[in-house]
Amino acid sequence: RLAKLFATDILPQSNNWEDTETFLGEVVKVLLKYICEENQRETKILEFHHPTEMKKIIDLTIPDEPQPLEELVKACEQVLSLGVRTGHPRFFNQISCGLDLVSMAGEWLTATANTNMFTYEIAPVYILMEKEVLRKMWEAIGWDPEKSDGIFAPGGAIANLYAMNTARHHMFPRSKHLGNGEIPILCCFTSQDCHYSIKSAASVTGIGSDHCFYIKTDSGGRMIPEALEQQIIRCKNEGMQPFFVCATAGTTVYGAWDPIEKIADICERYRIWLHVDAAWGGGLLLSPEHRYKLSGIERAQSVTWNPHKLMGAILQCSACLFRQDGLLFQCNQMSADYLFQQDKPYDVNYDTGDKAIQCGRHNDTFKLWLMWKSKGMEGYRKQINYLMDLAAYFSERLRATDGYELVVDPPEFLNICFWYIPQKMRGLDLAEKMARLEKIAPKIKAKMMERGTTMVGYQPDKKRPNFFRMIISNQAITRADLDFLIDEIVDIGES
Ligand code: ABU
Repeated sequence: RLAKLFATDILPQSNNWEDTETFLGEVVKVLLKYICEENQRETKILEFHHPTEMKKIIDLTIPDEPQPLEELVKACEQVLSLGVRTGHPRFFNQISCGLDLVSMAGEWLTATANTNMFTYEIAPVYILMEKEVLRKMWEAIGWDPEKSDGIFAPGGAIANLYAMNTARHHMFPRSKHLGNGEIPILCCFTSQDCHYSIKSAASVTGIGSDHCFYIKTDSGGRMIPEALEQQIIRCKNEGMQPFFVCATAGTTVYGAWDPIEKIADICERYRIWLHVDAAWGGGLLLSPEHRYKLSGIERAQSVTWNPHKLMGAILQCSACLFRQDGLLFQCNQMSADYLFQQDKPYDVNYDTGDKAIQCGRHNDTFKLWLMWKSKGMEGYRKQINYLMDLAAYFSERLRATDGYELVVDPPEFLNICFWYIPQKMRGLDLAEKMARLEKIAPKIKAKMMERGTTMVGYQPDKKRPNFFRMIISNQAITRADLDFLIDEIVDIGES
């Protein structure tokens, strides 16, 4: 029947509930089949095709004529079949992975409600819900929820940009109106293992990426506080104004924890804004057993925390949190009176849109709220502790298996970086081994993608040959999945 029907034959253009329900039912069937298959380990994670090949397999052109609903359902099915199953229990490639079904159901609802997050007028429940979820995050950090602030942003990079922009506003409020020409040359600091978005924020805010200084890290990837202080002094001597330090809680590659307490001492000494990029590591605050790794985070002025990473929320879900209420508003307020009229019939302090850089803002709250309710604090504690236990198990297995070598031992988080050294290379001298090792991880990865059985990323590093970066953040992972990866790499590496 759908073969003869078009979008104009169903709601909202045509008051035809029966066909509307049939169409949506068919789409839901496609989604449910995908979810079921994705959770079966024998399902391939991907069918890899090169871009030129992919363009031939799927017709991505927009036609002049409307297409029947049946074609649209088929397109949904084909698109999913050609994608990467990031919720598969053997997908270890990215920090954001897994498919929490409650969060996904929340996202379905959000798409259905299709509202914008700028005013209480059109998002009354979600605006209150956002505040409630933020409150939970402020409490987890250790801030006074009555004095804190925050906003959900489209990803961690933008959350970091919010933090830097607000820090500048805090120090030089005039820059909002006059730009950077009227203020000293600002500079900021972050570790050499930080996320690239800190440099990008310096560039976007007009501070300049050359004025973002990378501070040396130790062998575990942690910022060296003494090196930070020395760089601050050098910058001051050169006439610059240090204004922002970013400490990373859970670095992207090594999962390292910058020593926040020591960095906070330095920031207090030089009166510099401390931001903690806990995009990846923030979730650990929900584990009383492991939260000590973020000790000192409560001393930060701002924190980035992405629930779409360790907490497993559906992409995107990323918060920038502030210890001091009001700053975000002062920094970004443009008072667009077509949207933020002051004479509305309710308390307009609930119109949070003027705190944001963006105007249209997706509702990233509901899926997080619903998922958090489904687990409670205790559920999260268990989930995160489980993942940390799995990481310890995986590291132990690597230590015990011939050919494997950990890059950082012990790993401090859910990133486990390692090499696989094929048998024929094990007797080589170090220089030769290192040179050849550079090519091993990319080769194994390519073969792995061809097989489609599992997926793990590899990383280049100036100091080291390419190594695998394993990420354990999907709650579906079991010990057997980790064993499978270890065996699969051996199998590929020796073939
Ligand atoms: N901040 C995005 C990290 C992406 C990844 O390494 O999976």
